[in-house]
Formats: sequence, structure tokens, C-alpha cells
Amino acid sequence: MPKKVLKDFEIEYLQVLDENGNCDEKLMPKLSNEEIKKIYEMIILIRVFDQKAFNMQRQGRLGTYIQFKGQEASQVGSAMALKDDDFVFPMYRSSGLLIARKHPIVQVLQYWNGDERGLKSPDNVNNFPISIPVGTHMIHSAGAAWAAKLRGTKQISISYFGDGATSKGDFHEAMNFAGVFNVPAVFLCENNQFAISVHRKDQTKSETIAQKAIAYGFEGIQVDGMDVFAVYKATKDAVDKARAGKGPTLIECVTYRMADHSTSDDASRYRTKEEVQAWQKKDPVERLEKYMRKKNLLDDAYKEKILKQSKETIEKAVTQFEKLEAPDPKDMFNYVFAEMTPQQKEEMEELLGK
Ligand SMILES: Cc1ncc(C[n+]2csc(CCOP(=O)(O)OP(=O)(O)O)c2C)c(N)n1
Repeated sequence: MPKKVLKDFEIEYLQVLDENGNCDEKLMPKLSNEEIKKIYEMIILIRVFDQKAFNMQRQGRLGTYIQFKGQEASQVGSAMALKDDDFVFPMYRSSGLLIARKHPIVQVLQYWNGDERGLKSPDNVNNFPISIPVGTHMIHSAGAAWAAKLRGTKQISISYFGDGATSKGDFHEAMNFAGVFNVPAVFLCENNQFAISVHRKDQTKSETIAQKAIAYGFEGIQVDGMDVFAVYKATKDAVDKARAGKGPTLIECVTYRMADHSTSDDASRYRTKEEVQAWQKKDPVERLEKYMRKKNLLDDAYKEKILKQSKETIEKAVTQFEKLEAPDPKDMFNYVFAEMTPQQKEEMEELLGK
């Protein structure tokens, strides 16, 4: 029987910086020393934030929190390749991304304390609200990309989601739509190996997530998601391509969720210490520091200074956050629909003790 040979049935794997901080100069994206330092400083800032937010949740000072430790390079590397007016559709694990996208830290804390005002995007950037429902925002992102195309604005739209989200119909609908209408969309999957306790290998029979793009007629690329230069390069290439009218890209960042799924999870029940330790060796911060030391961009004094500065920035935001007035609980009901449903009215009255 004749066989159909598919073109482009190859999945590129991109790594620029290895675990020992050695860089493949041929693949290294164009970044000035100042830009590399800016990337490093943002990575440290969000790592400090992540730990602080987790600690605050444990101390009862924050309602809930979702850690992104291990995924800093995926979030900062991709954010640095975007323009402020590009559309960004984050997921619940995207706090670091939002901070890298100029979202005030105070507001990120506000959001995790149950105050929806925390998700109001600053006027000068187009950050959409965090999607707690898994994957639903990918469709919105494809739609925003279509709007940008129809308006001819040269904006691109990017959505962030996990490996688990690729099992949702929304992922396939968004990818199909984006392919058919050739919209300027980038789909960025942070494949952190888990959907709560479900391991990546139980999520899909496909060898890679990236290859799923082939079925929708566009390019998929797999990158080392703990290598900030690889993530930056892949995102920049995808974004430039989308802006030039050449359609969508799926980027799979292969990374690891170092922490529990959420503050209500205990990952030690479904994965071994050895597995976590093996991934720790790939840590995005350590390998960037090793690289920067070799290039004389980092020494102990600079490292200490950045850590201290980051802690101060976060502490300042925490102080500001803790002085904020709590939101009115009625807001929960008031702004869902133009008018409250009878059930909402009943729930509100119950909450207010009427
Ligand atoms: C539509 C929907 N279904 C189920 C859930 C419950 N849920 C929360 S997180 C999660 C796992 C998602 O895993 P993945 O997409 O890999 O992202 P990760 O949390 O690993 O970053 C599930 C099933 C949800 N939030 N939304």
C-alpha cells in the first residue's frame, strides 16, 4: 500500500545552555550583557517571590498559592521575547510570568488572597486574567490573535498551559482554529511532568507534546525549559514569525515542577526524592549563574546584591499588601453578571448572615 510521507515530521529539540553553564555559541540568541543581567535579576526576583508567597500561605497570611519553582526560565525567557502590547493569557502557575510582565507584585499577592482586583492588568501591558480552569484560556488567546490579525495591529497572542491541559478539548480546538485561520498565536506548554499526581507519560501516548502541532499544520518545537536562552530564542523566533503573518507555533518547554502542585498537595506521595534530586541538577538558576561567572557577568558580590535587592522589593510589596483594605465580600456576587441570579442572591444573603 502506498504510504503518505508527511513533510516536517521532525521535532527540533533546542538547548543553548547545558547544566554546567556551557553555551552553544552558534545557537546563542542576540542578547547584550545588560539584557542577560536583566534576565538573571528577574529570575532571582521571582524565585524569592515564590518562596515568600509559599511561606506566607503556610503562615496564614495568604489564602492559597501555586508555586512555579523550576519553571523560572520558561516564564522569564518567554516574557522577555514579548512586547508590552502583546496579549498574554496566563494560567494559575504563571505568577512569575506576570511579574516579568510588569504586573505589580502587590496585586499578585492580592489575587492569591482572593481579591480579584489583583488581576487588573496595568494599563501599559496586555495581561489577561489568570485562568484557573485548565486550558480554557487557549481558545480566548486564539481569538485574540484572530482579532489582532483582522485589525492588522501586529500584536501576537500567547497562552501558557501545562502538559495536562493538552488533554483538554480546548487545546485542540484552539490549535485547530489557530492553524486554519493562520493567526499570530504562540502556544507555550510548560511541560513540568505532572498534572497534579498524573505523570506526563500517563497523559499522552505521544513522545513529545510539540509534535501535536503537526496535526494542525504548523510548527512545534521542544526546548529545554530550564535553559532561559533556549526558551527566549524559541519564543522570539515564534513571535517574529507570527508577527510576520506566518502563523502559529507550539513551544513545549521541558521542565519540572520542583514544588507540590499547590498548597493543598503532597507530592512525596507520588514521586521519589531521587527523581526530584535528578531534576534539581538541571536548575535554571544555577546553570545561568555558572554561565555568567564564566563570562565575568557575575561574582559573589553581585549575586549577594541581587538577592538582597530582591528580598527588599518583595518585603516592600508584602508590607503594602498587608495594609490594603479587604475587598467587600459582596463583590463576589455583584460583578459576575449584569444582574444577580436568584441563587446568587440567596448565597449572598447566606454569607451576610441574613
Ligand atoms: C477545567 C478544569 N478541570 C479540572 C481542574 C482541576 N485541576 C487543577 S490543576 C489540574 C492539573 C493540570 O495540570 P497541568 O495542565 O499539567 O498544569 P500544572 O498544574 O502541572 O502546571 C487539574 C486537573 C481545573 N482546574 N479545571
